[in-house]
Amino acid sequence: MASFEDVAHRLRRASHVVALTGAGVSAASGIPTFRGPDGLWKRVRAETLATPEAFANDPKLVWEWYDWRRGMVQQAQPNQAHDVLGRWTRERAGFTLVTQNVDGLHERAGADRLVRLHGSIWHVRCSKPCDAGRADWLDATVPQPRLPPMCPHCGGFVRPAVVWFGEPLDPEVLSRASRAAAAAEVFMVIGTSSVVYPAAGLVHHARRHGAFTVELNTEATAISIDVDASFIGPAADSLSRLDAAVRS
Ligand code: BJW
Ligand code: ZN
Repeated sequence: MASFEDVAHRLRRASHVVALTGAGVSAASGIPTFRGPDGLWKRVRAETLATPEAFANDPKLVWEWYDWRRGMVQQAQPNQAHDVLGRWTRERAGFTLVTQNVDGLHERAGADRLVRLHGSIWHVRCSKPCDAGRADWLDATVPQPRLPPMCPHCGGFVRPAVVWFGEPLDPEVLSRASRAAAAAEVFMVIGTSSVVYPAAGLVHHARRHGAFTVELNTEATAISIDVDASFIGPAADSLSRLDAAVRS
């Protein structure tokens, strides 16, 4: 396993770096992860709510979950992990930040050119979708006055503009992430359990194309044995240390 200094050295030299983030990056901001001990809401597993079937069966229940999460995120602040990554997007020309997170905290920390694989909880679209409501639109109203909200164009239900299980990711977004992964000299996987595909496949894609791979997580994951370096600890601490080492 490579040392911290080795990773910092590679980051300093690399012209193409990718960081893929997951829910663990927002944990220090007080946002529960999906598969952690707090990943339950009203005793329902978060994963069972993030499906088209759950929305078809009970759109109000699914929206109550999103409304609750939007309220929590609105009160939260980006943490040091968001800050370091946001600064890298602004200061390092060849740095690409790819996130599975839908909370908007990377954006609030000033992330530039962010690749959002799973959409955004602050955007919505018509669930039908009707011709006028085909595109996503921003609706940051919290709490929503009526659940589920109605499409202003056709009166159908509005849904969060996120990617649920069984739904395809936006092909252009996925292709951007795959191209960045293939070009990366260093590929970092931060605060994700790496079990949800196709996002979890990006690190393997990067490795096949010659990237040096690094994982930052509070525990070992599905990919820990495959990466070149794995650092156990909160993302905010590891990223702050790496940032300091890269600048020194
Ligand atoms: C810390 C920390 C700290 C804590 N510091 N770390 C190949 C193989 C098997 C299955 C599939 C496959 N390809 C596709 C599938 C099916 C499925 C899938 O992957 N299933 C697996 C679970 C088995 N994938 C899909 O369905 C995807 N769609 C698809 O493939 O479509 C194909 C298709 C093509 C054509 C037509 C139709 C379909 C879509 C996946 C969408 C995922 N959506 C969600 C919800 C988004 C909306 C919302 O938020 O409400 O995305 S699910 C949820 O999981 C969310 C997350 O982005 C995603 C990943 O979770 P993440 O971020 O990793 O969180 P956790 O909780 O799992 O992990 C947190 C980590 O942080 C932990 O490791 C902690 O230790 C760590 N941590 N504190 C650092 N302070
Ligand atoms: Zn509509």
